[in-house]
This record gives sequence, C-alpha cells and structure tokens, in this order.
Amino acid sequence: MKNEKNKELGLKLLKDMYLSRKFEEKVQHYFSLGMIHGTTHLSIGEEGAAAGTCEGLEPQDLMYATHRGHSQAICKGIDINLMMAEIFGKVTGVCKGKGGSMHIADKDKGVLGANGIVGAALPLACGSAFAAKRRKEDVVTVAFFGDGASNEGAFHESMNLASVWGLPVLFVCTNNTYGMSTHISKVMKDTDIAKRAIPYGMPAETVDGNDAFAVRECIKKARAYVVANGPMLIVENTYRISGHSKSDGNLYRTKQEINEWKAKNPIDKMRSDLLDAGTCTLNELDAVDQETTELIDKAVQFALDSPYPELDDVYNDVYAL
Ligand SMILES: Cc1ncc(C[n+]2csc(CCOP(=O)(O)OP(=O)(O)O)c2C)c(N)n1
Ligand SMILES: [Mg+2]
Repeated sequence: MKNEKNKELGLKLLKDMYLSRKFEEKVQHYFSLGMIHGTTHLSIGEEGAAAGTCEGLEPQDLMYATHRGHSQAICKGIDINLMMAEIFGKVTGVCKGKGGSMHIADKDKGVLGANGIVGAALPLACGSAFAAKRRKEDVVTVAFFGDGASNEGAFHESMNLASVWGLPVLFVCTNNTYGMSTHISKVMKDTDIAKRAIPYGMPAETVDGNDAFAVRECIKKARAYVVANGPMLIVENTYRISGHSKSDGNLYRTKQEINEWKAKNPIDKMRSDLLDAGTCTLNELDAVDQETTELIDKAVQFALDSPYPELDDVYNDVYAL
C-alpha cells in the first residue's frame, strides 16, 4: 500500500468520511437546538460503506440514497454548502429547501434522490438502469438499501426484474444489523444477505463496510461486471453508532456493543491503516481532519446566513396537489 496512488486514494476516502461524519455531527447539534425541523437519520459509523461505494463508481453513474443517506450523497459529490442549507430548509438548498434530510437530490451529481420509504431505491434504480440500457450508455445505477429493506417485497421484485432484464443495477446493502430497534437475527432465519441473490441467478459479494479501501475495490470490480452482464448484489457489513433517528434511548443494544464498534469505526481504521503501512504521516492525516472541520464550519455558516424561501414560493415545483 506504499505507493502514491494509494496515498491519494486513502486521503480522498478519509476526506469523504470526515466530511460525512462532521456534517452529521453538526446536523445533530442544530437539530437538538430546534434549528433543523422534521427528522434526520444519521449514518455515523457507516461512512466507510458510503465513501468506498461512491469512490468505486464513475462520475456518470447514478444512485438512489436511503433515508440514512447524507454520507451517500456527500460521497457522490453533492456540494456540502447546498446540502447543509437544504437540511436547514433554506432557499439556497440543493432542493431549494423543500426536500430536507430525506429528499436530497442533485441530478448533476447523479444523486437521483434519497427516500423516506424504506426499500424505495430498488425499483427506482431498475427504472434508470432500464433507460441506460436502452440508450446503450456506460452508466450503472446504485440502489442503496438497508438490511431491513431486504425483507421487503420491493427488494425481491426489483432483484427479479433486474435479473430477468439484465439491468445495470448495483444493489448495495448497507448491513448495519438493525432495522430501527430490531436486530437482524430476529427477522431473518439466515442472516447471510448475499445468499438472497441466489434465486435470482445473480452474483453477490460481502465486504467489510468499515474498510473503505476494500469496499472501493469490491465496487470497482462489481461495476465492471454489471456494465457487461447485468445486476449484482453487494453486502457491506457495518454498524450504526448513532441512534436510529432523532430519539433513540438505545434500549435494544448494550453500551459494550456500541463501544466495540466505535473502536472499529471506519475513520480511525483508515487513519491507522495509512499510518501503519507508512503511506501517510500523522501530519498529513491531521491536515485532512483540520481541512474538513473548516469546510463543514463554512457550510454551516452558509446555511445560517441563507434566507428561508418566501411563502409565495410554496406551490412552485409541486407536481401534484
Ligand atoms: C416502507 C416503509 N416501512 C417502514 C418504514 C419505517 N422505517 C423507517 S427506517 C426503518 C428501518 C429500516 O431498516 P434498514 O433497512 O435496515 O435501514 P437502517 O435504518 O438500518 O439504515 C423503518 C422500518 C418506512 N419508512 N417505510
Ligand atoms: Mg439496518
């Protein structure tokens, strides 16, 4: 791992993960002050999965994020100022402040939308992948979803359709082992989610979602397969350190479990991997830490300084009344 290329990639992955983490820490802070409305779902602890996946894609690729999609959208390249303003409901937001945390979208960056409906990314991804196939474009669509979503009908219908039609969809499961307060083992007889690809004649790969390098490598290979052959399922094993949503007493899991996963969190892992391999110095890693703190502070300031939309604007961009 000691060459320049890995250094550049490692620092990029680290930057993506720091931006995601610090963005969400600010969201949590301003939410607790009552300055952000609605609800939010944080992905603290899952940043390796988002960063590794997005870095394994090509810029023209498309994706649908989940309800826990801040890190997925940031890593795909949405401007953090515009995203922060969106979550604050400001007119400068990437969706003019009308979408908020669970409806972040930016077509120019290939983010076709986050979604509050669990599992909604999968059928939508079949649609954009169908379009890309018809147009013979070199474009893959990623459908992000959680372990819980893989128990839904939409998951199975989409896997079946994508497989039968040979659609260029990369089904990416962020397996954080919980659906709200329910542990995966209570709702799945066999918790090996990758096996769910077998009946659809689709290949699958399971990867350590806290190892951003490994995820990126896995996604790069999977992308090449998908463009040439059709859909594939990737299961990225990770852990949600943050609570499920705005209020979570963590009554369904132990402090010990959370602490064990905190110790394995993807940012610290990347830092120690880069240090141990001699790829980066401590100063280089700390510089990324510092730079991302400043970038997120600026994003917060941009959001705070931006105005709210005018009341007259409320019915604009509304497609169904
Ligand atoms: C169709 C649907 N059913 C239920 C919900 C309520 N809900 C919101 S998040 C969630 C858990 C989803 O678990 P998982 O897919 O593992 O994603 P995670 O929250 O762990 O990221 C549920 C059941 C919903 N939003 N949409
Ligand atoms: Mg889950």
